[in-house]
Amino acid sequence: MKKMLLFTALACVACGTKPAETPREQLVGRLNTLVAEGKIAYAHQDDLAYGHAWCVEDWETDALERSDVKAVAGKYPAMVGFDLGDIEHGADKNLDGVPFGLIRKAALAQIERGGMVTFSWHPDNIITGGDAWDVSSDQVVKSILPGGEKHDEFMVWLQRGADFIESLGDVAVIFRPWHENSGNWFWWCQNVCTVDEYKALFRMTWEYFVQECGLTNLLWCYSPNGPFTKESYMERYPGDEYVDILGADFYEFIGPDGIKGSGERFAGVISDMLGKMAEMGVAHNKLIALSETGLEGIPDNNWWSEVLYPALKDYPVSYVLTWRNAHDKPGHFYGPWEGYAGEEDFKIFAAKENIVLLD
Ligand code: BMA
Repeated sequence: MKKMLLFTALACVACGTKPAETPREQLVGRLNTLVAEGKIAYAHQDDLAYGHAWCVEDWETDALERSDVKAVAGKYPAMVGFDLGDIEHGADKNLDGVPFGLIRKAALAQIERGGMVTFSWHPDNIITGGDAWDVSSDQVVKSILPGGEKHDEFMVWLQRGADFIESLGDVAVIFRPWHENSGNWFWWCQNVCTVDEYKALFRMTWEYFVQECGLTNLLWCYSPNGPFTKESYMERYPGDEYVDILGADFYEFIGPDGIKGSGERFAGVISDMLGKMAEMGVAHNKLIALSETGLEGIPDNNWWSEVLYPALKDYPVSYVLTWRNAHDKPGHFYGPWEGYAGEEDFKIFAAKENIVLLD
């Protein structure tokens, strides 16, 4: 085997051909091409695993051909997101009850079909035993860094995450840990850890995955939540060598100004964020993405074409991800589904020449 590799390498030198691109280089190239063509990939969380009123039951035999997005637009989303929450405990299912076996199979099916995949991770609070949203202690990040009393235990958690990623095989995926750090709702947010602690956490995760575990197929996405100034966005940035994609999360909430006013406010913030990210992307030579967004229950029937699309269309955004369509909470959906009131509007959005689904 080694001899063959040596021969291949020599052959490349001899004939002047370039060595084949790695999966990571291919994914970077693909996202850069999309952006160069002015296109934006549409991504949906947990698509293929479940939808608004269905759930894959027997994942080992299921062909995973169901998708709420496909049921409406005729195509799968270009990218699917999954969450690793609870992998840190060696659990069989993630925090939303999705079997990790199904997540692996769905991620690989998505890639096999020519699509892309992104992973987030909501690990529990290692000090209190609470979930990722438990901000009752400001010692959590400090405790898991080298020298902290929870460091060794936490490295086992990281190892379980890395093992899962490794189990995908030689495929490239986007990895987006420690997201929404500028909020105040996760144990890694700015209200419960210092700037230096946060950066150290991101770097420790990168160093463990990449250098210790050899997981070189990941594209790392840094994703504070909006709105932000460039300074606040960059305050906790771990550094160019640890990040491939400048992401950001921002959701719409209907306020006293009603559906129309809230949509306008949301679109204004999104455009402002993306304008700043576009400039930071050029300055740091990074892709940019709207890594999580949506309006729960989408009460605005023209949200896709009249709120989200106009807010995005003028910016070099590689992808936009809307959150999950929970199968067990009827009002908790952020993507389209067959029978939802804005179905026609999603079709208009999906048919835009610069919005990309999976052909
Ligand atoms: C949140 C909600 C929760 C879910 C969590 C992790 O935004 O969708 O129901 O448990 O994400 O997926």
